[in-house]
Amino acid sequence: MKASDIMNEPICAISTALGVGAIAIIRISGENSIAKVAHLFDGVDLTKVKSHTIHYGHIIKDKEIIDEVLVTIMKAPKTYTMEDTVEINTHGGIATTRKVLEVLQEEGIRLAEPGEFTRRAFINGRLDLTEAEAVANLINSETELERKLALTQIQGKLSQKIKKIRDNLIDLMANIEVNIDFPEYEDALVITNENIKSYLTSAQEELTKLIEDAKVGKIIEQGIKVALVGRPNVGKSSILNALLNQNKAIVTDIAGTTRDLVEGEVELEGIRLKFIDTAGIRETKDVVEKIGVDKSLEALQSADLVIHVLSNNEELTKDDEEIINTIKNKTSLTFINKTDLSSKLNIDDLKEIINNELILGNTTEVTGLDNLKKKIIELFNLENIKTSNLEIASGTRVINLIKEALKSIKNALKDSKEEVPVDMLAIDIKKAWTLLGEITGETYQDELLDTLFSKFCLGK
Ligand SMILES: Nc1nc2c(ncn2[C@@H]2O[C@H](COP(=O)(O)OP(=O)(O)OP(=O)(O)O)[C@@H](O)[C@H]2O)c(=O)[nH]1
Ligand SMILES: [Mg+2]
Repeated sequence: MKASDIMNEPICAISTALGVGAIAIIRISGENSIAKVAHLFDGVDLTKVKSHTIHYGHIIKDKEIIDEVLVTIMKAPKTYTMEDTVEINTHGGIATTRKVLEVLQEEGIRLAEPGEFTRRAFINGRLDLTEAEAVANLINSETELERKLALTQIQGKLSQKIKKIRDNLIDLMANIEVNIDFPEYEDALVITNENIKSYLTSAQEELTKLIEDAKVGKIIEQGIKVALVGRPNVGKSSILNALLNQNKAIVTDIAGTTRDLVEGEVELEGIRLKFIDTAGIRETKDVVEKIGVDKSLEALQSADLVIHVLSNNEELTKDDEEIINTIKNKTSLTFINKTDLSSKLNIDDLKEIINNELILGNTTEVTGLDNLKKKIIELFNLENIKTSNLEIASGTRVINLIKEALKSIKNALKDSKEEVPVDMLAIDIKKAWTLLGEITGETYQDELLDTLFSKFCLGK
């Protein structure tokens, strides 16, 4: 049995960031936590104070003052964990907090595991799983949109949507059961195939919409990976530097300068664009350069957007054409660099072989890059994301469950069209219902909780 399986046992952890700071907050939760802290506290009798009050005093051990503190008393159930909770505001820093934790442990309060407070909040029914996950996302959020998305989820907006779909499925399952078990029962809705189809079609539509909207969630949480590719010397690294406004990548007039991937982030309409500068792609015998080119091709494949850079000052080569071919089924933009130099590139020929709108510019005068950003905003609809309601699913765990549930619904729908007996359909419907339950944690296995909460920071 894991330590975290023993509920209610008092636990403690530093809830503020570790390291030097003016104040640190040590949180204690569980049975007897108030009495145990009271035993170490020199001030009012903490066991007699009202809930949600704060008290000045000292933490004392064997008559020695450990620290001058403020203690907040919060009695169950109106606390984060729904258990009795105490928060001690100590002086910050390493030595003081460590000492306070030490005396708490001597009092029989064990150190909490990562995420254990939130795990208790889940087990005690204060948060469902999507809400608990959102707490971790909120803590880790770096952009304003990530923060808003996490907050919307903490408020249970996604859970409500999932719950509605599940309620409809259970309704359908109940009707199917009644029809199978009590065919003579007249009050029950006679479950016709038409009936089932209409239930399943609406579940299918709602789940498909969730998956569609989830793309926005992914963009908010993970940003957009943008690979700058092209043959050597066209100016990829110069473009990266101009976009970042920083000399991050080495730029020289020697073809094959960049060998490793160089990355940098820019925020656009609240979304993180992760630019990756890559080695120029060409046939090469140089072993090191070859490894670089392979990395470029990998980055190209895994990118959400590829920006193909060409030089205005050079004719189209075989290498360029090969790159154009490689990115045919990727989302891509074409940037023609070095427009400050004389034009040797035949734009009309180029238009014959690519569908992309061409963006022209150069890094000497730094023009065309705003246009490039504008095209990215259009391509990913970034302006709409800012104003969307953010009641969307996010996170691989949740998305995969929705996809699996959708699969089962589609199966059931297909069977219903082929007049398969309803009790067979019920199996798929039940499966979808169970999978959706895992999203909010209405059905779950302990291993899931272990992996999920281990990703939390200590003290949350
Ligand atoms: N005139 C002009 N020169 C440029 C422009 N952009 C880059 N250059 C020059 O072109 C050369 C190559 O630039 P890089 O940015 O290193 O090109 P790259 O595509 O990263 O090259 P590799 O790393 O070798 O693949 C350098 O001498 C740059 O100063 C531009 O817009 N106009
Ligand atoms: Mg380069």
